[in-house]
Amino acid sequence: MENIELFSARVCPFAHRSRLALMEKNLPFTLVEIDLRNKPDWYSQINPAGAVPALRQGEFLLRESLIVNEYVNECCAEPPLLPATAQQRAEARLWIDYAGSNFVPLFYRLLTAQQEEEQSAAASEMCRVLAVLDDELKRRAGQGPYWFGWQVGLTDIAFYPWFERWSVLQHYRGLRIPDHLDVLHGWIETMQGRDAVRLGSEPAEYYIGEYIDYAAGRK
Ligand SMILES: N[C@@H](CCC(=O)N[C@@H](CS)C(=O)NCC(=O)O)C(=O)O
Repeated sequence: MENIELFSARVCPFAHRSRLALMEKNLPFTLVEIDLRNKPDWYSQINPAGAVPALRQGEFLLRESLIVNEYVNECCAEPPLLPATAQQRAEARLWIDYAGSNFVPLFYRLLTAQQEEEQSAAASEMCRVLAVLDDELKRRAGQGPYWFGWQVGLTDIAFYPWFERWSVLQHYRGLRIPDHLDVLHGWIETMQGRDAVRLGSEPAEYYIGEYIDYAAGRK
């Protein structure tokens, strides 16, 4: 198989998704760090939209974290990052879509909101979404600590990078993950214990510093 290059940025949770997928899949890859504040001119040929992540494998170019991750998962059979049955795979994709269309945009809505009223509405909505995630994980409890059983998968990976960056919401918006959401807390701890997560994780202070422009409404 031709070498995979992943164009990524440490700070970026979308790129984090693809780093995690490649590492969980045990695929060798070359990590190319892109400085988002000073992007090299040549990067527009890799991704005309200018965003990370992007993947290159020989002549083949791919972008969009969730699409990259589906591709990575199909590069080899083991370990599978989607569940075994077609029905479960459909459910996995439904939750991946929920991450992309609800949870992630809400994270940024809360972080970038400048008016107190808007912040408080976004924080309440975030607590509701966190409870939805906790309920769903609870419903699945007993079948393993991950979304789909005993093996980490693309659903876990679609959500996790924003939980690694939760310190940002806590610092700038005072929003902690409520203690009573114990199954969600358990899932976060399980994810934090994975080698792929530990090897690529950054301290809270790093994220707090990097996200200051978002929190001040400058992004
Ligand atoms: N939908 C994209 C979003 C990627 C994205 O927004 N990446 C940000 C960094 S977190 C980026 O590269 N933005 C372009 C820039 O900062 O110039 C994906 O899932 O890959």
